[in-house]
Amino acid sequence: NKLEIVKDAYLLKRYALANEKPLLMDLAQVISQAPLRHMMTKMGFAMSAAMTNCGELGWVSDRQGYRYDMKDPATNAAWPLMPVSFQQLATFAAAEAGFDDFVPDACLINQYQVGASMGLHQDKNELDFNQPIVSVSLGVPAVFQFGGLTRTDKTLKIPLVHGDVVVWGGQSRLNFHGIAPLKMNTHPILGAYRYNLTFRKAG
Ligand code: MD5
Ligand code: FE
Repeated sequence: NKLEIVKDAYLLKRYALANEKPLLMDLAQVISQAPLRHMMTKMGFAMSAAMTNCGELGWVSDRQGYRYDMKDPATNAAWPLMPVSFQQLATFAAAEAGFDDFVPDACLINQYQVGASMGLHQDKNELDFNQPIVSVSLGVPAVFQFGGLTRTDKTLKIPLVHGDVVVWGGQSRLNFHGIAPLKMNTHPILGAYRYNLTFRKAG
């Protein structure tokens, strides 16, 4: 069940459900080791999604700007190891979309509560834009906004539900994208939250 949303962007509906239980166990484990927190933007505002990371590199934001760091700034410890269930899901999903040998070194975990959103932006902090990005949606549904290469391009609105996986590569890798404010909702396992796992080869 592979849908090409635009060139080189693939939606694998419910792809993560095959391995749901280990994935959710491992998510809880990672969050217990590196708690979710609201990072500050360069402008000094708290981001509306709470975030943490696992893997060799973690995406961080503070008054200095956005970057990848090997350590959790909250503890100065290394980020939790990327669980095998996460790694395999990312590598298999990328291959399903035609991107072979994807080995992520970074997994950003975004937690959205009701009203939380992510404004239109491009992912440009990675070294190699030829590497795809794999995004896994868990918990309550959200509307993904998918634009073009300039901020003002019109956006497609794509509903993403628990278990959906999107692979962005090639031509779609630098498109503007965001998440519309989360509607009030509950998921039977994850409660009132949406979680997104974003797998990248950052370094
Ligand atoms: C989310 N997170 O649902 C999204 C999933 C982020 C972020 O955007 O930066 O944390 S990643 C969606 C994505 C990644 C790379 C390219 C494109 C979309 N795209 O070209 O649309 O929390
Ligand atoms: Fe992004």
